[in-house]
Amino acid sequence: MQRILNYINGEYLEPVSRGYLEGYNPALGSVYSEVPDSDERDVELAVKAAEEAFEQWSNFTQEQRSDILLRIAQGLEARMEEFALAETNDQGKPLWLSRAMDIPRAVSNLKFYANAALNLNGEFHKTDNHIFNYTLRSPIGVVGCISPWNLPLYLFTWKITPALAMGNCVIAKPSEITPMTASMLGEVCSAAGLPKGVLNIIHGLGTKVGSAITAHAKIKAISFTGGTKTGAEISRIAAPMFKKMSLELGGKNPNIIFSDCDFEKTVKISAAAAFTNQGEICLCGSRIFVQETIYEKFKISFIEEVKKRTVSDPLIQSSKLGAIASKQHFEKILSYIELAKQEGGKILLGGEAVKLEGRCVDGWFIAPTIIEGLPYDCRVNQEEIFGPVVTLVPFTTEAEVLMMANSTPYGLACTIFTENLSKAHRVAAKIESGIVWINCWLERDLRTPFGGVKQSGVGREGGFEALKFFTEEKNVCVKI
Ligand code: TXE
Repeated sequence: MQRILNYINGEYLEPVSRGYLEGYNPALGSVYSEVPDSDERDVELAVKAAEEAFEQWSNFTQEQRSDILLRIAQGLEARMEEFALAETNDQGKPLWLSRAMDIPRAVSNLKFYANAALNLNGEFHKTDNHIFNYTLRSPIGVVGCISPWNLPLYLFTWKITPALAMGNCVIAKPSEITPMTASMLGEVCSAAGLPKGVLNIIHGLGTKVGSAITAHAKIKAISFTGGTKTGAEISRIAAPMFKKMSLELGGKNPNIIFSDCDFEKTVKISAAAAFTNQGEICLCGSRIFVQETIYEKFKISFIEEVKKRTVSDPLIQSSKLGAIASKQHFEKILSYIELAKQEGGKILLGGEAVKLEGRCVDGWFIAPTIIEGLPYDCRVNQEEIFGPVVTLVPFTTEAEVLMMANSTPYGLACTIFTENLSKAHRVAAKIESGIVWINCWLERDLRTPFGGVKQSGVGREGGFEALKFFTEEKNVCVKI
């Protein structure tokens, strides 16, 4: 049994309650770790440490802070294999994916923000020959970062790094479902020379630790990624306290396929967009709209392509889909498949849990599932499932597909496949989402703004946006 501890003031500490939650390996369906069941008392200790550390950290030069972040990146890179295995055991995703995407991306986040922070400029405005204005950006102070379980270290570092780079001290809470790699990161931070108290990692339930962070008067900003309902709960508490908030929430992303697409490429990318990470990425394209004239052809090819995506032990190199992150989420996904049947959907592929043999016999696996015959406005096509389940919906005109694509309360990402550039840009302009990919998916340039509209969130991460979020701006006007 691996015991995880909180990382407060540069030390690994037991939770004040001395209580622990059960941490599961989802591929085995069994408990393998103990996760601190922390509460507001642990958050209080962390805030004290962060407040004390702030004076020193915020007075470091930008270069000193960036150097430490780059050393953390190097430390993480040196332990890549160990972190990748830990991520897979904790989250359920294939090991090759942790190696190829999750941990390398965490390293990139650290490197990117360390460098970007050195290049963030203030503004200068000359009013006339006697009056000029300049803007200063100062760190906010102590800030909270709350991250989810689908891309654990990837999203944890995506949040804490811009905060640290700009001179803030951080109280961070990884998901209680996948706390392992964030916990290990503390060791790397200490070894890299991050001063004590600058980063504090508290483990535990969202309703205890998450809400204590949200409600703490001395935590001035909250950066959150997770479910829309949780985002609403955080806003309910933090908004009347006038906290800065960045909320990255759910998605129900349309993948729009026109008949003039590059067919082979579209089939392959659509399968990746649907089922990478078991469909547990907020950017996955789960509603696939296909123009009527190629609908049947697409359907056949897509099913063939998805059949190649084997569900297996995540430690096996050929595994394309690993385990679902938690039992609760596994049951939620299966309940949506049942709902799809009730709503009149026809299961074209999958539609059930997969029972593996050997060490994974009790693991939580679901076959990649393709459903057709559902109206665009039914619950399965409107609510976020966040698993390996997609629907196929035919359309005839551009206007019709835009109406259906924009019909959900979400607006995170969209994918468009067409070789007609004018049409691609026209549709991109009319889609209600913060991110549009044309003839590709999940191509990420960390300099670009990332986030959603409608119930997919408030604010943007990525690039200078995230760095600016973690600062207060002050304009100074001088008359000579
Ligand atoms: O996420 P939660 P859950 C979606 C997905 C999923 C649904 C619910 O549809 O099925 O959300 O998943 C912390 N105050 N996404 O319940 O609860 C929690 O401990 C403060 C989309 O697992 O939102 C964790 O650290 N914090 C998504 C984090 O919030 C609270 C990724 C996210 O957990 C809290 C994950 C509270 N009251 C789920 N309650 C995406 N968009 O990437 C929980 N938390």
